[in-house]
Amino acid sequence: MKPRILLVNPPIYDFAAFDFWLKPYGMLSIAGKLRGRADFALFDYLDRLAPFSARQKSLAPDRWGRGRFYFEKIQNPESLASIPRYFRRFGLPRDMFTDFLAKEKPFDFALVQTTMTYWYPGVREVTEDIRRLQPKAKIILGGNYVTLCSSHAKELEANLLVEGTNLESLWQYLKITPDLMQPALWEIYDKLKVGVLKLTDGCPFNCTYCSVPKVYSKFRPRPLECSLAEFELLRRLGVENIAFYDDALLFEPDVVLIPFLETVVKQQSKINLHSPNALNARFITSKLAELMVRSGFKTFYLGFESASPRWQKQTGSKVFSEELAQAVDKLTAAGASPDNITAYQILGHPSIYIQELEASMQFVHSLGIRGMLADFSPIPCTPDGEYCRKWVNLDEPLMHNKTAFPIIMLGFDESNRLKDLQRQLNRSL
Ligand code: B12
Ligand code: SF4
Repeated sequence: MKPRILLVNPPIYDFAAFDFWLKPYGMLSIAGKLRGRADFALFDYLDRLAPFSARQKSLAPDRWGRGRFYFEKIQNPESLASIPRYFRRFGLPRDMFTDFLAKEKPFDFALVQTTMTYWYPGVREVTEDIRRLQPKAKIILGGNYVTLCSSHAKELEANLLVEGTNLESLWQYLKITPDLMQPALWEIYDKLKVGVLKLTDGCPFNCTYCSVPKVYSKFRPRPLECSLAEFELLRRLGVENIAFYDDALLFEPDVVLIPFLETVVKQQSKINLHSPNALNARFITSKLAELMVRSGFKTFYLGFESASPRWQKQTGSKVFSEELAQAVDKLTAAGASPDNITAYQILGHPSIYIQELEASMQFVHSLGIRGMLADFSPIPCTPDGEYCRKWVNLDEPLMHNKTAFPIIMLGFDESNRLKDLQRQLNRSL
């Protein structure tokens, strides 16, 4: 008999959360490799097309499939008590999960997605419920929180923690041989409008605030035929928007990205493509910009962080200001709408001075595109994260919270003033 596997994407405990094309892609990819070799059930707390959420007008999607989550206000956890913002639990109500668990036949395994390190309270809630109502299910956690905070994750007492990207321990524990060429298990959703793809793993840069270089060791394209098969599956399922989760989507584009997009163009697909996880402006050539627009890219998020040459060099030189300006020219010349081009700038990083950040915001504005302040999250095991131990206890992952850290660094009023300034600049475009 095939093992029964429960897949869970936990609720989010945070000050803010928005469905910016969020999908539990790591977990779905693993389940895909076990397609046909196990019986699956999915409970995705963050599925906005689940009947409970789909009925609520305030949660309706925007034109690119993004939107708000259902939430309940809750008390701030003790370590974040001094942050003057409401704390919330985002996602379907807890009793929907407990009813589901109580009704279902016993599961053999439960795979639980973990994402931001500071979202672990949602993971804890899920593991507690599974243990109580499905005591036979062996709980397996994997993803970013487990990888970056493995000792903390041990406290959740799961049966197996899958740290990093090597899945050998998982296959041995499940006693199933995977088919590594299979796409993610997207068909598990009753309704699906947004999908995710990742054409590559890792990144060739070494930014001092980022965990990717350590976790993935080196940049590696995924097999083109697998990505095309996954795109085809998403297309068949009626997906309208696809977000790329790559860290360096534009690096070595001749290997996968260009042939992938050329195939998409040939198929005359109507799917909108998005890059929420930041593109590197340095690699946007006129040819690539033109192909991206033709293949359906609608929104372009560029990782800029700061216009300060001092800061750019100190943190890894991933991109310089003139490269951002050139990328914007090339994208707009190719037909991208400036309204849909956004440059991320980091807020609350310990070595950016306020004046430099304001100058960066003005620089981005002068290019005629939108700016978005990306709150800094101090990540353990990164040089910049470790430096933040001066201000916060990094061993408590709640202190990596991206809303909290800029407030701790800059103060509530200053942090709000900069966010207001960013809003004003965007409004005046
Ligand atoms: C996509 C992405 C996003 C998306 C949303 C992702 C989501 N679903 O929530 C967007 C663009 C919205 C985003 C936003 C942010 N992000 Co982000 N993001 C990522 C990214 C690229 C992938 C995360 C992911 O989904 N991984 C899962 C899959 C896609 O990865 P994978 O390699 O295939 O996974 C392998 C293993 O991990 C394992 N695995 C993965 N999942 C599972 C599950 C199970 C059950 C098992 C067994 C195994 C397993 O198996 C896979 C096989 O190889 C990571 C970097 C990275 N490469 O991981 C950063 C990352 C998670 N983000 C990060 C940061 C800093 C942010 C922001 C704070 C940036 C900002 N200032 O705005 C925001 C925070 C958003 C918020 N609301 O709080 C940090 C983590 C911070 C933290 N403290 O946890 C990361 C690690 C990048 C970094 N800078 O180091 N992000
Ligand atoms: S370029 Fe992006 S993904 Fe790569 S190391 Fe820098 S921040 Fe991380």
